[in-house]
Amino acid sequence: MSSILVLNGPNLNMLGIREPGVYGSQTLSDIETQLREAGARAGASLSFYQSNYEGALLDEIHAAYGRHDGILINPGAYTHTSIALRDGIASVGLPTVEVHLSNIHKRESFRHTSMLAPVCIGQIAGFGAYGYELGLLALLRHLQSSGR
Ligand code: CA2
Repeated sequence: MSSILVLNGPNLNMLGIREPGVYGSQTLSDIETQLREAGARAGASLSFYQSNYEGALLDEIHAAYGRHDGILINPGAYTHTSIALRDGIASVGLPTVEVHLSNIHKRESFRHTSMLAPVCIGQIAGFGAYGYELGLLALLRHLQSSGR
């Protein structure tokens, strides 16, 4: 059974509370419940962590080394700024998929660049909460095909 760490960055704890037009009406806890069910169907065990602090997210990435098989991450606004998270993902060498609720490429230009994308297998953006499920399935398929 694959073990996946699901990381969520800053402000994602506010989902479903404000701006439902941009990010949907589901809370992060709703998304985690759905994802846990999808993981169970696919035979994966999931661990969840959210933080508004870059260093805390980085610590969790480091702790995943030797403990999890892959990472699913919505880095929030750190997507566009964090060389530290990018280096952290590279340092543990775990297959990682980047997920965004919104299509960052059709929003403000400062959201078009992801610092993390070059160290991720791929990115899913614009499908709302369903994107987490798509990302999880893509990550599990990758792990299966690479024999991990
Ligand atoms: O589309 C995404 O998933 C984002 O990662 C969400 C981030 C944003 O900074 C990224 O550019 C794209 C924002 C996190 C959610 O922020 C909220 C703001 C208001 C109400 C609820 C959540």
